[in-house]
Amino acid sequence: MFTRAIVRLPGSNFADGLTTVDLGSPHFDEVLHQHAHYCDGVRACGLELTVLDPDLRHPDSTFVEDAAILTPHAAILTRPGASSREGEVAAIRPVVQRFYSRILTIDSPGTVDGGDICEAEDHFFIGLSLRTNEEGARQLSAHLNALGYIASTIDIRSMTTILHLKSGMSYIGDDTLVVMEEMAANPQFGGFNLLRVSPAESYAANCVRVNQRVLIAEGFPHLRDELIARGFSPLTLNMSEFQKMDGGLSCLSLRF
Ligand code: CIR
Repeated sequence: MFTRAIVRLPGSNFADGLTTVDLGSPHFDEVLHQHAHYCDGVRACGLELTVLDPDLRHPDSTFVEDAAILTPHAAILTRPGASSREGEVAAIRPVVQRFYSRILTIDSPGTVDGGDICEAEDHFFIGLSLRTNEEGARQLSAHLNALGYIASTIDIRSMTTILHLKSGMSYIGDDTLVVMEEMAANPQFGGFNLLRVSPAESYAANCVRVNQRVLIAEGFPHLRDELIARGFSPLTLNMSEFQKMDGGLSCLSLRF
């Protein structure tokens, strides 16, 4: 069960953030609107939100998930792989310190983006990506092992369609992984129930279990129906403006 989440309001320069997709420029009014709905959705799942002010120094900072990894035992501050995002960690540190006494770090030359970390109960999958490097994964694995977790890596560096590991997979509880078709054959997923997402809906593979609900992006009816058929309770949110900046549902909050 989660009881809290941290979010950061998008700044007026949100459109100046990094992106690899060609979906047009986000409309700021709509960005704020969708963000407000996202916050309402997370609150509806029973979480108390800490809402941070926009940080105009970092246009991508509304994607708070990338700057920290929060476990029940400790918080791990990351070291984002994109230089424009490095300062986001110093900005989130005092907020994390309000809730955690044990704080670990990823140090140079290691890099880790929180979006590359998929927690499935006591097993953390760590994506090796253009943002998370092998040294970062090594440091993170050591931290997680010391905290009593299992960690393993999944190399997505040759996959051009996703930015982070969690752009392509999510753990939604009940031993179930939602996985984009391209990743589904990974032998590491052997012990899980797999819910495969078709290429046409692959953006929706980034979904988030929050207590009794599963947040999913709007406009992906096959995944939504399949979740319902398997007894999950999807909560649909319009993510179009965040998708334009390579962002998914999970990256808009830190849940703990
Ligand atoms: C970036 O490229 O870093 C941002 N525009 C998007 C980050 C999305 N984060 C995530 O999926 N965890």
